[in-house]
Amino acid sequence: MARTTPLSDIRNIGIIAHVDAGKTTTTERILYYTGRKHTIIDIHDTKDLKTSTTTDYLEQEQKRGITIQSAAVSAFWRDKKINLIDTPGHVDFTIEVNRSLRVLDGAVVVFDGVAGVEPQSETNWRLADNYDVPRICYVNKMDRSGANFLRCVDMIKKRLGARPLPVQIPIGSEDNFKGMIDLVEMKALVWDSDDKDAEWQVLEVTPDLADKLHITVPSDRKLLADVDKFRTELVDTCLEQDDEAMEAYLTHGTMPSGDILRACLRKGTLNSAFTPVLCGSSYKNKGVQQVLDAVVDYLPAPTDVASIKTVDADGHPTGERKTSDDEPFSALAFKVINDIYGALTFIRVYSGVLTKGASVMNSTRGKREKIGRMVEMFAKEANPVEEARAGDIIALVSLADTETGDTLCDAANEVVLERMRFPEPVISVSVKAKVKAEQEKFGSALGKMVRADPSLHLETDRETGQTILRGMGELHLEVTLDRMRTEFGVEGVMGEPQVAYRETITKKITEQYIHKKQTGGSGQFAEVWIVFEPLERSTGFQFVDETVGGSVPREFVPSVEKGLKVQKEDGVLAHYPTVDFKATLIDGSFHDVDSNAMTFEIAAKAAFREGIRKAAPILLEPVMKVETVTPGDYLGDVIGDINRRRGSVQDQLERGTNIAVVAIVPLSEMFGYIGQLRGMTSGRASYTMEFSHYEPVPRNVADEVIAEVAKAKAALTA
Ligand SMILES: Nc1nc2c(ncn2[C@@H]2O[C@H](COP(=O)(O)OP(=O)(O)OP(=O)(O)O)[C@@H](O)[C@H]2O)c(=O)[nH]1
Ligand SMILES: [Mg+2]
Repeated sequence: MARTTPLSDIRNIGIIAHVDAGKTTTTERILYYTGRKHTIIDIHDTKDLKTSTTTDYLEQEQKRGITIQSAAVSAFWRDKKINLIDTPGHVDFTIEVNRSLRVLDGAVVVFDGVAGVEPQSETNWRLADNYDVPRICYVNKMDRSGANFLRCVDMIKKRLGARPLPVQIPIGSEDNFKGMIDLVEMKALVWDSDDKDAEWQVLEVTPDLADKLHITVPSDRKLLADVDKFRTELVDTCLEQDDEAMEAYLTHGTMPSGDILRACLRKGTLNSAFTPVLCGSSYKNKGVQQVLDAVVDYLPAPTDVASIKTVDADGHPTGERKTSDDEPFSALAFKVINDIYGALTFIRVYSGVLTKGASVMNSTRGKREKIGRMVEMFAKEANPVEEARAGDIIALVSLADTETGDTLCDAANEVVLERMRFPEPVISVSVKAKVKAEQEKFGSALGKMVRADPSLHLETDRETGQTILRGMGELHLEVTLDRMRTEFGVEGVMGEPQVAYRETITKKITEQYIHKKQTGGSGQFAEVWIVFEPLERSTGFQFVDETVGGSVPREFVPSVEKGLKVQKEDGVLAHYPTVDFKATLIDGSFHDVDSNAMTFEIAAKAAFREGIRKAAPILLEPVMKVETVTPGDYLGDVIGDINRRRGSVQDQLERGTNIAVVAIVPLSEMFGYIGQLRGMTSGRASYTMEFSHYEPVPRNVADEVIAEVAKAKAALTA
């Protein structure tokens, strides 16, 4: 079967933003204007579960009015096929943005025209930077009271360190938002109603435009009066991308055509020289078609992203694989979900062609996978396809061993594609089935949820036998359990959320341990000498074997490593995982008969327990970046409260008429913050937080935490 849409006519894009900026609302309009659906559903109409938007179809999404998981849809616009992923803005679901950006070629970053650049817009922007994803900005909600286009552009410059380039300026704002001036064509686009089917008129940009359109607010009029300034900025910036056009402009005064400007905008966007900025109001149905035009005109096709980086087993770069149907097959699995159709593995094909029935290699795990059914997803709807080609995003049904982040490839031409990085789960809860008899069903459902979401971690408390689930935040954990109810029909209960502390060491020591046991005839013997030393924060665990002369037989070295890996999960202070340290096996001895893999594992575990205690262990706690937005009147109270929570204020930013206080606060001090904040500010302040880093817990606090853990364990094991 030949390719139906040329690779250069595909746009794989994501919509990313802070929570509530209007991503899903915009996606609904996109589906409507491209003819993919005939109605528009608004977010606030879905709470009774009778209806849902196309992309927020989960019950949890409908009820809460937020996006939880990313959903893929596709549509045609000007003969280009747009594959679009609507992502969540809530920080607890940041994994969804992370993995989407890993496989997308471009992104539309949506801003709330009132709030401007909010914390999650910043986080997502940095993620897009990490993955080198070209983007355009869309300042939405221009109809809201307090909307201010220029302020938003300014924040994009200052907070994101970007080079925003307005390609439109708004005509009017708030109730009187009428449309925009297209600075490329120098035409005014004016809507005469908010109706979804309202057409826009195209007017000349004349000096009396503001009067003609009854624009009265001084700042709105000023913007229109400055239209030539914006146009000049656009032309000058564009021409930096095209020497010939620049020359013609400078020597003959030839004004570049719309086509030349668009070509320059495309080039500059793709090489991240600047980021085009558009404006509109998705809710009032103004500006969405223009966003679609910009997606087609400025965002990359898979062919613009010439190649994908490949790595070796340890993640070190090895080369590139060209984006083309003619290359051997390679794809990245970026998402696994459990669906009514079974386990669905979403892949992005980077090169080659995949056909139904093929046998491919999972090069990450060294296992073969047989390709059964292949489907193209449209939100929750699965449409069978026979093949997938470079640039496509599809889902595979019921793969055996493939997890998020794995590479699938042609077995004769193995490559591993650059993996993705996952965020740190910082909150933990104990979980169990509501009804004891359902524990097994619960366990299996939980396993599936965790498999689908790499920002969840599951562990068993060795002493108490409790199942501990770690995640990004309280909402994340709550939603996970609730989805097990709706998706697997099993109810769970969870304990109080706890901070996911960690342990590390601060001193280098050498530990010798001899494991020796004589039971009847045969005995057990192993001796190890291990050096434990601290590593830098976030480096995890390293094991090095420096033994010489077979003092520890080669076949038993992996057992030493395994013993340490198991034991480090159960820290010596309060049973938290031990991180950021190196263990070097320097010596040991063995007995011909009494030594084996098990005795070396036991010796390593004991060496860890004894050694770490002497290496000045400390507790680490997750510290959050908290942004509290408050009216100025309460600023003193808000800051005082943050200080009492062991927080330190890093910055104060203007946020419209409010002030955003940016602070670093230990997570353990943030429980119950929302209640306190509302009380303190008569409900007028709000906050968001995200993980920043791990930091040593002050001594007095650590003592308390250790005592608490000991008490809780004693109670549970009694
Ligand atoms: N006034 C106004 N409200 C809007 C506009 N766009 C979206 N909204 C409203 O803003 C709220 C959030 O919209 P969503 O589309 O769910 O926002 P989102 O970015 O998808 O949010 P998350 O997925 O939860 O991150 C809804 O109540 C929308 O009706 C707009 O242009 N103007
Ligand atoms: Mg949404």
